[in-house]
Amino acid sequence: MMDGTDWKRTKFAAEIGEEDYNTEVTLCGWVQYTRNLGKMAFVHLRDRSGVAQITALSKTMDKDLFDLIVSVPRESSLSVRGIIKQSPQAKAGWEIIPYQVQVLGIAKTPLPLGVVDRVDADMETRLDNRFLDLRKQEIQAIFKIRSTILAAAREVFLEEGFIEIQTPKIVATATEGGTALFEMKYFDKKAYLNQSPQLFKQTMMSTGLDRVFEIGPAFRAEEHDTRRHLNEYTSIDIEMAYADLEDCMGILEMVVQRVYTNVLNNNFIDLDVLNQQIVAPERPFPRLRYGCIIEKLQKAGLEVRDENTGRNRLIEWGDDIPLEGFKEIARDRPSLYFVTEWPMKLKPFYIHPHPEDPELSLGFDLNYGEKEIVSGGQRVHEPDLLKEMLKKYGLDAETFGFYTKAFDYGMPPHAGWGLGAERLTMIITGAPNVRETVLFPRDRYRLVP
Ligand code: AMO
Repeated sequence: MMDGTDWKRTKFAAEIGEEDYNTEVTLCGWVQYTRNLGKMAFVHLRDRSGVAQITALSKTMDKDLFDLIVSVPRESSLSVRGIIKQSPQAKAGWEIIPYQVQVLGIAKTPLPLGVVDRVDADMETRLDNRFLDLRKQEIQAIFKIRSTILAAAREVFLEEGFIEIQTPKIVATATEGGTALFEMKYFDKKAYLNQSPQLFKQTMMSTGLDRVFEIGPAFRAEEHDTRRHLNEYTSIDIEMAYADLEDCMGILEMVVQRVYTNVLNNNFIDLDVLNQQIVAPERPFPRLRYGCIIEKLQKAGLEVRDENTGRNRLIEWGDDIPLEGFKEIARDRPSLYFVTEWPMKLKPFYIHPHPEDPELSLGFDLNYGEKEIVSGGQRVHEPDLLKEMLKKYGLDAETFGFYTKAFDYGMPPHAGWGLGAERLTMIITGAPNVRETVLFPRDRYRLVP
């Protein structure tokens, strides 16, 4: 049993090198595999960094200790103190000859989920037992990479003079359209879980903080069950004042490039575990106009359902681009590209109309192949135009009063974007389903754990 502090780890398995041979070490981890040959037993002890082979010899060892080593169930948590010995037979080139083993946490049998089994459990079983699922090297790799992605974004933001903010998640109004809202009771009032920090980050542009970013949860009550949508996701948001569309796209290119570079530098082992190869993109990223995409899709004969007639017809200017459309584009553009000059009618009220053509917008998306990972744009900053836009979009100016007020007292031009952390993690790790990139996904059917 645990005794004082002598169970504490002195090294991770992967930190052991030739210089440590014949010295003492304490490793802590989980029993991945045990093989008892009678006179000798092998235990593979796994920690976050890798696996160590523990070699117990019955003749040089206390009988109780040997019995303990061979009987402890798989996935129990152990502390093993011993001597590091060179061993050409062991995978790492060394093994641990133990002289003290403490069971820190015993695992029940049978396990609800195998950690190193060849046959993979289904997604439901894995998510129900996520703590065990996360003991798998390839699942941990995703979260180690996710951590690097968020740190890389923060690194660029701080270097570029952005200030980190947190905005409320309990709100009184919608930002991204009224249908996808989770309603909640807020004492005697109705409230909602926020879909985006949009209105708050824009309000910050009227404060003099100038450049802000937020990395936080966003909630979307989307009913559809896809591999790309979550009901709770992490949004990486920026907003910058005295800036235009190009400025905010430039920051985005820096962030995405840094994400790739840092993952390549810090997570090469994780990429290897995932069998994933990535190449840092060059700046600037290609820019495709919405209009050109529509022309291309027309040439390809892409049909969409007409809202008025209910019949299929050729895609035309003004239609949203369906997933099949982006799949078509992704054949030539499998990697990163911006989509610019969207029709105003496909963008939210806060996106600025194009100064040369009010049918066009100053909104953009960043795609990776067929996947959209970012939306953003130049914002409406003129108070009269903003009120006009709200009206045009059928939104109640009074409800948005808390937001429009910030425009009435010297609002500078500003621009920004929101990037889905999970969508980017999917791309970098090659995960086929967005649920793989969240510890505890919230989707149409899952609220626990
Ligand atoms: P938008 O609604 O396009 O824009 O969202 C921005 C990005 O957030 C991610 N995202 C999602 N990820 C997982 N599951 C979802 N249900 C989901 N919904 C969105 C995507 C998407 O590109 N306020 C604007 C941003 C801005 O203009 O600053 C907004 O939220 O990666």
